[in-house]
Amino acid sequence: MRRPNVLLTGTPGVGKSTLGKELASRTGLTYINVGDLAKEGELYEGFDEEYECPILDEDRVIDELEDKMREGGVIVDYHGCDFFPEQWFHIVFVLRTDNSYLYDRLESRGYKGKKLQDNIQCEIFQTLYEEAMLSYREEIVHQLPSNTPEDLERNLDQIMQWIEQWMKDNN
Ligand code: DAT
Repeated sequence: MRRPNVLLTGTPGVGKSTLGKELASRTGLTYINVGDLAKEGELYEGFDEEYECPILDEDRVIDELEDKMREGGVIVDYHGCDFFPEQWFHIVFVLRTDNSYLYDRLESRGYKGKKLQDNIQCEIFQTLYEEAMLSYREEIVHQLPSNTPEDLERNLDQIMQWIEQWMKDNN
């Protein structure tokens, strides 16, 4: 049975992991959080002093994921999307959150100062949407509003319908 690979991307705090985990539990697809994967395998290549965070070793992340992606049925969650092989994904969702909501979510996550401002700007300038549009065929890139629990439920329904249709078409 062939199953699709789904990319969930967007600014930190937009709700990728909330959506990804729930989607995995409802569909049986495998959820992979690239941030967690990197932490577990120490897939880093140095330290960013300005942002006080480790720098992702993108090549090692790709090596680590390659076999699973070839099998299919993977939901990948990351706040970046330009370094994955384009052919990995059958569909790309960019989650979008209004600033007022995002500000509160990031603040309660402990973000402040420059880190908080930069992430808010990242969302205002739709950085991840543009990155996705440049990295994948435009037809497979979709924006999803992610402000409220109702949005979450609607997004889950829509993605599950899409997965079901994809499986009918490809098996
Ligand atoms: P991300 O994985 O994109 O960093 P998250 O899934 O950790 O984001 O969500 C950040 C916070 O926002 C978390 O407390 C859950 C909440 N949240 C996520 N999606 C939401 C939604 N659609 N409505 C309300 N709150 C949401």
